[in-house]
Amino acid sequence: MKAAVALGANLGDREGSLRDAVQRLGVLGEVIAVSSFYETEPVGYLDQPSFLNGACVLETSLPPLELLRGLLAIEREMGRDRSHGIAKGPRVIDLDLLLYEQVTMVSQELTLPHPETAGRRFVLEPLAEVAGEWVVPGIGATVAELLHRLSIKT
Ligand code: PH2
Ligand code: MG
Ligand code: MG
Repeated sequence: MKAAVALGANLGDREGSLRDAVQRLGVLGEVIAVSSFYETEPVGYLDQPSFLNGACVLETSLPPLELLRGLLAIEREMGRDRSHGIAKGPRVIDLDLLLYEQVTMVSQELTLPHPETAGRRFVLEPLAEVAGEWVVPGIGATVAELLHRLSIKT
């Protein structure tokens, strides 16, 4: 099964953290594509350092929830502390499960596609490099098309 994962960091050695995370994703499956890393301005909560964002495609035999829990475990191992700090605030590593095949689901633990997938340039730009032709379920447009739509908005 194929899954797309977004990577983000805006504290410490951001590039080192993204590279470390890509390595660690290897325990959850086989990383088959990694995007370039993009310097991006914070979106949402603005009073925080700029991010380095990327995306990768993982070939995995884990079902969506187990994959998500694996991603959260890697975040914890890398020192992410979710028990305090500002929601959507600075983090050493953020791993978001964006897409899992053509699965759509809404639950307390996991929403697929990830709600940020369609509207965020910091997600779509790296994702388009590794999964441009992936049709985003529920929307029925490809990642490349969604990025194009963002670009023509004023
Ligand atoms: N993640 C957020 C909030 N804002 N902004 C950028 N540029 N990149 C992110 O990864 C990001 C963000 C919450 O996950
Ligand atoms: Mg995120
Ligand atoms: Mg996250």
